[in-house]
Amino acid sequence: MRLQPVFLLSATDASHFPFESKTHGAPEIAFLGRSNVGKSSLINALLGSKEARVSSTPGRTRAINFFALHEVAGGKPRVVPAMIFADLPGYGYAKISKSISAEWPKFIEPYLAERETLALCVCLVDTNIPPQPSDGQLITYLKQTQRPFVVVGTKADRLSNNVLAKNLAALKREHGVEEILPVSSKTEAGVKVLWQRLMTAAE
Ligand SMILES: Nc1nc2c(ncn2[C@@H]2O[C@H](COP(=O)(O)OP(=O)(O)OP(=O)(O)O)[C@@H](O)[C@H]2O)c(=O)[nH]1
Ligand SMILES: [Mg+2]
Repeated sequence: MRLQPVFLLSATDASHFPFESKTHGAPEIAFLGRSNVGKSSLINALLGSKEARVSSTPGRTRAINFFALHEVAGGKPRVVPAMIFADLPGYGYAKISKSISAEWPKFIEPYLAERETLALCVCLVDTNIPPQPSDGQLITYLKQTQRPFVVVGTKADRLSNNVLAKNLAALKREHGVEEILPVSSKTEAGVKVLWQRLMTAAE
């Protein structure tokens, strides 16, 4: 299936979230994680394009950026998108925050709590660093809200297989999750496996 990404809008307030007239109620996938963890890069790798601008300075994504993915059938993109991607601002860069919301724009929690079409949260954790309390807070929050989520371990290309396996085990143990999918936006390792998860969640 070929998908054509179309940038919808940048939301800096809950009132900006795209209405059903724009999304046609299509299932939404949210990308969440600390600043610099690789959210925008992963979206680029998934889309095979540069739709989600990759920041050179951490903390640059200050809004929720929404993209509609339209299936192309017979050379024409369908009107109703197959799914929506939401690239969220990062939290907790280089410091331990007392709560996620203290460092996170106020519109994120309403987004997670109330967005009806949200089908899956993709939680990104960096495989190159020890488990971070801010990631633990997000995962605990998602468990409490009973939102479906999948945890993805980013920048796996930077580690040997041995170290990667060891770090993934530590992350799983610390965050109390059964599975972390290792990915690399650089080599595209794990990207296909993640796509399958997104398609299943969007069905
Ligand atoms: N080696 C390697 N570097 C990566 C990978 N993914 C991202 N990076 C680098 O990490 C930095 C941050 O990537 P972004 O995708 O902008 O991170 P982000 O999570 O969107 O950051 P914010 O928008 O600030 O929250 C960039 O310098 C990327 O090139 C990866 O899979 N492998
Ligand atoms: Mg970003």
